[in-house]
Amino acid sequence: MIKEQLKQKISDKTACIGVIGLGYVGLPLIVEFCLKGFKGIGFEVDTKKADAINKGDSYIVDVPSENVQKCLDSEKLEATTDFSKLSDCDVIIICVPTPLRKTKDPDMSYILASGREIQKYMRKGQLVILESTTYPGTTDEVLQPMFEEKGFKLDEDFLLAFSPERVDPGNPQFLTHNITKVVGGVGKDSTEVATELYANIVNTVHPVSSARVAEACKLWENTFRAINIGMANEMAKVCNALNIDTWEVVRAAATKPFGFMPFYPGPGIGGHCIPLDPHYLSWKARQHGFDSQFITLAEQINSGMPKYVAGLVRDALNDQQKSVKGSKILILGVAYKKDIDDMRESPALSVIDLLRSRGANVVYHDAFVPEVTFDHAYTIGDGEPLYNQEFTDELISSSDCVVICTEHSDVDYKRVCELASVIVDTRNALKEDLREESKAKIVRL
Ligand code: SAJ
Repeated sequence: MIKEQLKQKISDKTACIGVIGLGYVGLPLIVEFCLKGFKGIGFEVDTKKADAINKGDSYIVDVPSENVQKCLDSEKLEATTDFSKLSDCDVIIICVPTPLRKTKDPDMSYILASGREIQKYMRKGQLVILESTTYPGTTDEVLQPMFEEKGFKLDEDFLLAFSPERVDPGNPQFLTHNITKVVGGVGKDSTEVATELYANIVNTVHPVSSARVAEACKLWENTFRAINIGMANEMAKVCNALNIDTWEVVRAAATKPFGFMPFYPGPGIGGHCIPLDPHYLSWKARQHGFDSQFITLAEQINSGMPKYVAGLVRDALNDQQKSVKGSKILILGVAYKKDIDDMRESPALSVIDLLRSRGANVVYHDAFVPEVTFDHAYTIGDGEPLYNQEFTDELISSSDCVVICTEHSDVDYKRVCELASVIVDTRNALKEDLREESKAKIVRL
């Protein structure tokens, strides 16, 4: 039985850990294992990434280059594009992207490509773990048959598990070691061995009875967020209609010490998790004849926020006897959330596109984002790229409307309130004292 062999290699740290995909999930993971004394091989399709790691250069904000260098100096870590080295690994952890197609269906191409590489080089005695967020059933319905096609038998020749990644890039409080790791094997042996593996790098491992439970757990976590953000966005519209300050209501509700968790309205949801993960769940549910109304409704509300914000801009300009058409509109903050440079699925892109489609001259300032490009297949405006404008008094005062889409900390909002004539604040960036002193017309979500 390979369970005992693998447990021994994990216990005496002679197990070689392979990680496919050295992104914000895979790189921290393999560095943690190497720092704990395991040999690690990082597999990348991007030669530049592999070369950077082999030079001791980290391109992931949460992984200091000195840690990579430490793993190189101890000869524990190597990065490679040569997937034949998968046969040298006792454990193979898949950390590749799981995007959505434009049709909002799961794009499994990266998982399938990884599975095929493992199929090619797999040998008896290996544990394969999938960490990429995916629909329940992927590990046992997609990966397991790929390995059994080669004549390998589960539990006798290989073990297989799922463990959701819970990396929160840039979060200084929660790092690999203090984020509980959920682990679910396809069978008890896989759960047991994967649990012992992760116990080397995280304080708490939470084993569950199957890979499907672990897959569903991750989707529940992020669907919870998408739906609650959707509720916050709908509550903002209700408060707006009732002329009640949304943010004051949420702040007050958040004083409840139990049974409540604050979420906040915004111009929509961005990132590579929250807008996507719920669709993996609803897609799988539909295959089994169940239509998840909450996920659909949250998607409708959240994806409708850019249009709602464009409407606020239209009405604010209208109150100044101005039309959107021909107005100069300054967008402050285009990244998908505060103090980061990530543009993936950023709702600011939709806000800009909608305003442009109505004839506005849109410019932006976001020190984290030098350039904004548009996917022409999905733009209704002219879709031309935009470039970060220097944050000058002229830029603010010459704009007919300033729209705060992302509340980066590096912006002098006092200056915005002094120089702008109209401000649409979608993130509660302008606190009460600034609002009271400002002569600008301020509209808030
Ligand atoms: N957002 C709101 N209102 C909120 C919270 C978020 O509009 O109350 C928006 C954000 O502006 C952003 C989008 O939703 O555009 C997603 O924000 P997020 O805070 O969920 O951040 P993400 O996308 O980085 O989500 C990740 C997830 N981590 C993993 O999947 C491992 C998520 O589970 C984490 O809870 C989240 O980070 C986090 O808490 O930082």
